[in-house]
Amino acid sequence: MKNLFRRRSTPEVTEEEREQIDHAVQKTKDGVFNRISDLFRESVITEDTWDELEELLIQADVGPVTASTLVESARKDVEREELHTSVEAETALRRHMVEVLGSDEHEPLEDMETGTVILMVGVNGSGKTTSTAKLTHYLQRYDRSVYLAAADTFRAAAIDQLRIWGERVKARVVAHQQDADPSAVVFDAVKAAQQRGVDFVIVDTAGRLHTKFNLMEELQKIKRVAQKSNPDARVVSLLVLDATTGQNAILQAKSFLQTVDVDGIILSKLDGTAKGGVAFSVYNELKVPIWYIGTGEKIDDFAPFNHLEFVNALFETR
Ligand SMILES: Nc1nc2c(ncn2[C@@H]2O[C@H](COP(=O)(O)OP(=O)(O)O)[C@@H](O)[C@H]2O)c(=O)[nH]1
Ligand SMILES: [Mg+2]
Repeated sequence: MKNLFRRRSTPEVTEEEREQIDHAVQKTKDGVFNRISDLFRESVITEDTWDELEELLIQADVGPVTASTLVESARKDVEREELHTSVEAETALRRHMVEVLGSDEHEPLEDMETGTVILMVGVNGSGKTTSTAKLTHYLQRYDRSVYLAAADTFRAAAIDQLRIWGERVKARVVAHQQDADPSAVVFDAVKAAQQRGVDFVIVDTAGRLHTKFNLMEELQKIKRVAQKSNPDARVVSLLVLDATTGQNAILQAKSFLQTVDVDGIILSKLDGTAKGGVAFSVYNELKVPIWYIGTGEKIDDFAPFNHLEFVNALFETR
């Protein structure tokens, strides 16, 4: 499978990735977007169409602010360009939906330099450990090597869970005892990776919320220590958000973003929810782009977030 999947800097999508996106949006489509598509099957667009559209977008957890932005922009286009058919109105809406997701031309992780450290942050249960394993598998498909750092030292079970994934994906897991200093684990992992020329260290952090202040301090410390143990390393932080929590995910993200610089978002469990519309408010409200989506519980249920494909999948009957 060597380099079979090497990505281009402009986001193209493989057939496999397209299928993953299709699968991931199924519930959101069945729940809401099929009804949005139906709206545009009516021959005329009326005041009611726009009202219903806004309501449906909110039901899909697009969020009130983003829903209203989308409806207003589509509506303006229709009025200004004197579009008359509902097909044209749908096209205008879809264009704005792609736009509101921001740019998807970030540097792909698989192309980043040897020595890159990836911090996985997010609340408990959001899917950090699972996404850590999926991302490892994803990078390995591009022939990149990965070490894992078990920096969630809060629970012994968390360390074990990462070890099990590490065995499955055949990646070395650097771990200390339960309650050890997470930064010390990261220091060792980064040093070990550096000595052996390993491409990436992915750091699985704790996400407990009840000591939120300490958690944020800890994350900052982990980042500082990672940087100190290899000053040449690029440190990338990815925030894992659970799509099934809809707009709550946005609130959680806001609290993380107050103290942690986040480069990209992994929107996990998109397959398990009708609230997939939350993807549209992520960039619009947080100004941090979604880089990857979680599309199931298995190791390869993970795909780059391709904006156009995502919007197409929500509308198309394939
Ligand atoms: N359906 C589905 N489940 C997921 C996905 N990602 C994670 N999960 C599940 O979410 C639960 C919590 O994941 P975990 O990685 O342990 O979260 P953590 O506490 O943030 O490390 C587990 O049962 C995972 O199997 C996904 O993309 N889709
Ligand atoms: Mg975990």
